Amino acid sequence: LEMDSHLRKAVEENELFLCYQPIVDIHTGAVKATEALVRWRHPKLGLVRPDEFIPLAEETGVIHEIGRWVLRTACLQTKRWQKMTGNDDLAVFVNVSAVQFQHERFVGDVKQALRQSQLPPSCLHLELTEHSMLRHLPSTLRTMDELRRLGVGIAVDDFGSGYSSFHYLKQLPATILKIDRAFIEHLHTNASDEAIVKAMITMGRGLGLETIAEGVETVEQLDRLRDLQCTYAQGYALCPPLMAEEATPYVAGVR
Ligand code: G
Ligand code: G
Ligand code: G
Ligand code: MN
Ligand code: NA
Repeated sequence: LEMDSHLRKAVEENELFLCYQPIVDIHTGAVKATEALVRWRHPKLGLVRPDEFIPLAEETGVIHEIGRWVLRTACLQTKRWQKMTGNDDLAVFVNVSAVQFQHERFVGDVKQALRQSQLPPSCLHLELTEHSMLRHLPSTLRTMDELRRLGVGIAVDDFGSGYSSFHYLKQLPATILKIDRAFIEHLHTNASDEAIVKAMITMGRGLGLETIAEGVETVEQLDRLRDLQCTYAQGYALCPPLMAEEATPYVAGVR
């Protein structure tokens, strides 16, 4: 209840902020992008994580305001970093909830964030879970096609953790697979996990999709992923989610 009454005001009151976690090219070590992760600094409860307030925001419809704010802020910050570092290819991954994606204004919100920030559409990637993609599949496919025509990327978040079939995957105009961290955790000790990750990477390549391994926590995992020809990695072994100012040296390539 404490949360509900305040959530609506959180955007206006400047209580939300974004952390950014680098996504690194496994072969060169270069930072290709960051993932924007929202946080809520509640006046009484302190730091509230998205797992706790996003479901509530979806129920009450505030997710649309929050989502618009996240999109705009992430695009503006990324454009700022591009100018600051001269790295014009730096991209940002933004999480989008199913409810937000279904809204008739969603594509308009994306266009507005790109216009306001002057970020090239190819530098924005939207993350959706398999589960949210398969909700209302026909309208999801239409929205995805529209976004692809704009030049925006679409990443399948938590890939492998849902119950989507290859039948559906084949129809989705996705551009990137983010391998769920559950498969990465025991990568170098569990033969089944290694076989699955290897197959995901191979299938991704066959479908023209790049792969990002999530939740990479050790150098051993990173080495194994490099051998398996995974494209990108993200996780504590490389860098935790950081405040924008803390992330700047990473995107500038000086750390
Ligand atoms: O960063 P953290 O582990 O707390 O994130 C927890 C979950 O919250 C993740 O599943 C992530 O996808 C989700 N999340 C983080 N930021 C956003 C956001 O801006 N919008 C939505 N819809 N989900 C987010
Ligand atoms: O569902 P999604 O992939 O959007 O969630 C991303 C979440 O994963 C973020 O909340 C982030 O804090 C968390 N995360 C990032 N790197 C690691 C890691 O190496 N290990 C674990 N366990 N979580 C991570
Ligand atoms: O615990 P979590 O992964 O959400 O923290 C991500 C980053 O956000 C950490 O670097 C943490 O120090 C930072 N952070 C969280 N809350 C605040 C805050 O209120 N102010 C500042 N400056 N940093 C914060
Ligand atoms: Mn994500
Ligand atoms: Na994920």
